[in-house]
Amino acid sequence: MSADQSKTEPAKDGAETLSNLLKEDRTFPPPAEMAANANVTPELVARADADPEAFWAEQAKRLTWGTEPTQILDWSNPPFAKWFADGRLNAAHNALDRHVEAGHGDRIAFHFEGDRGDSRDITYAELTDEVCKAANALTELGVKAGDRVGIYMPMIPETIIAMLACARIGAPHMVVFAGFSADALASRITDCGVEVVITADGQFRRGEPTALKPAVDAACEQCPGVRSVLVVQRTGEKTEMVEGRDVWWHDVVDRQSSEHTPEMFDAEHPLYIMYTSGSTGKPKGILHTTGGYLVGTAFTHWASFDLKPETDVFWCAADVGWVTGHSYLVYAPLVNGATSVLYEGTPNSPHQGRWWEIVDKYKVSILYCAPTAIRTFMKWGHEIPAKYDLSSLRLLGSVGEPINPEAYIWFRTHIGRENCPIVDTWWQTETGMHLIAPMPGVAEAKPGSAQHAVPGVAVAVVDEEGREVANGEGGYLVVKKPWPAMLRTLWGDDQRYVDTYWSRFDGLYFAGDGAKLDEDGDIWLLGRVDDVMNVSGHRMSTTEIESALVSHDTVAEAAVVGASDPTTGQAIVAFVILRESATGREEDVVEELRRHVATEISPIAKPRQIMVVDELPKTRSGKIMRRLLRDIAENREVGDVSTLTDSTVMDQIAKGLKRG
Ligand code: 6R9
Repeated sequence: MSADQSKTEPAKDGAETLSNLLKEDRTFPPPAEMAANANVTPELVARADADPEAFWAEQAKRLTWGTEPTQILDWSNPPFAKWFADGRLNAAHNALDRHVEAGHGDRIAFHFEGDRGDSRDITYAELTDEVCKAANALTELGVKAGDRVGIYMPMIPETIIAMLACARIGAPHMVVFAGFSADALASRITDCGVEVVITADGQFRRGEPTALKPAVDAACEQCPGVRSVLVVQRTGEKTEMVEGRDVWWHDVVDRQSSEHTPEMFDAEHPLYIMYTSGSTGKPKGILHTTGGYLVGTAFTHWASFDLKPETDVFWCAADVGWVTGHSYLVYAPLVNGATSVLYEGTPNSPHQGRWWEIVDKYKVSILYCAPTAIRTFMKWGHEIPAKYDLSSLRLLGSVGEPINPEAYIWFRTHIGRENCPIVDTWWQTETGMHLIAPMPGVAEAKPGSAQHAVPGVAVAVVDEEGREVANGEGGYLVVKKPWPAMLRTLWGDDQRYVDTYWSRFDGLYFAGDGAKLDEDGDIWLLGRVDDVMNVSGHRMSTTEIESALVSHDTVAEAAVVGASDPTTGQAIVAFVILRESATGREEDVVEELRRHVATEISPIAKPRQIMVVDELPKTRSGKIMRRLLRDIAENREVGDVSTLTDSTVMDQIAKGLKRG
């Protein structure tokens, strides 16, 4: 399909079949007006490529430093990087006070939209006051610079206030997604030695209160080191408080002074720890520090999203318990002085148009979300967003997994009205900031490809020996040079940091993702290396086959795993969620789908088995937990489900399969 055809024949509900998956030849130039006014210009890209360190030194001027750095990168002890090491600054001061001092105190920092439709606009001046009070309260509770503070909270303003209060006093926060179990919370608290936890009585979900505090109580039973629990009252439900340990936020924070002088910390002072699952063993505590992290996230937020802080309304729909929430819901938007939306609830409560109602209500101009959300909206149908005025949107961002061309085209057509660049951002908890993304205003966007490294960053695709592959070939994604927001180590485990990321290839950061360069040298992400299957000696990516399945008009979502097979080594097993239109003819559809994959990719890619399911097991960041599906495909007992958003999904799948 040529670029011109795609413009004259808009996709119908994303259901069109693409002729060549992962070999996309449609491109979308940026809208002329955006190109003319874009933050990132070809000249900036050239400057960054010519001298990345000088470029990052220039970007450091985005921050207000107590002591300006004279050093840029210190790589004298690789792979332990230091950025701007002799600079001193305070993260909360950069996010808040300096905007108030510059006369922007009345600008809205967050439009908070509660699950039940309650809402609250918070200005930079108000947020600064609240963070100062919370910082004073934490100090009263005995928290000092360097102490780790646990945060287990819903998507409410106090969560952001708590994070910034920690940052303000130099106490690294360790946020745990509120959907995680008490055990997951306990193991993280223990691993990094948390003594103070901030939580809430509960949160609202689909209009109903759900408790959070009992999970903290259960975790504390396993963690005798926790001496204080600070509890925000969100739902007002009856909540057990442990005498001598638990205190209400409104009792301790509200009475504090809103005066607080921010102390300046070294650029390499720890800002936060965020745990992410490794392929095996215990979760890894990714450590991020202050100066480089804020420079890298602020720059990419401005560049990838073409942010104009005076006029844009930015909505990052990620949970704050995920790195996307840390970098692009909290730190970067505030450092850049942007206005953001913070939404507590789910996309389908009280109705399936809730997101679009919010876009319409706050005139959101930049929306950043995950492909899994987009595919869910596709499933619900384009008639739903069509009921709302989405004309305020001018740019759409995607993160978390490859965005398959169908979801891309649907997003572009039905949400972006063919007039918003889609910026597919590849990055990781470890990288802290976007590393690969097509710059809006500069790049000719290509559906399904994240395309280029961001300015100032050097990535490559290499073969088994670490040699860069030619265009048209695939291999492993690596980063060639340190970048400012990179993780500094794994908490308490320098050796695991070296082994996991820096030992596979000499001098290169190993991301763990497979990637391919197309004929133009654009990068296509192929999923985690451990998601690569080997069927009869043919290497195939799960993403490629999922993309083929989703391109069929009966499929809403698909997940593919490689199950061990006595003859072929691995065999392809697919799990699919069908659209309403396929109801009643599942068996025929399954056969049709097997043939479809064979024609789209190759007969070798034909799934051995296709199972029709109602749900897929996903982590909080929307990633499909293929490990669990592999257990089912190989008839094993299902493994640890503690990191699933909904731990009952596996039971539902197993029951559904037995029934079928
Ligand atoms: C930000 C975030 C990191 C892994 C990463 C990769 C996958 C993220 C992607 C993407 C293709 C994109 N990933 N963004 N794959 N295209 N735009 O997701 O962090 O939770 O640590 O996950 O997610 O496999 O290695 P994290």
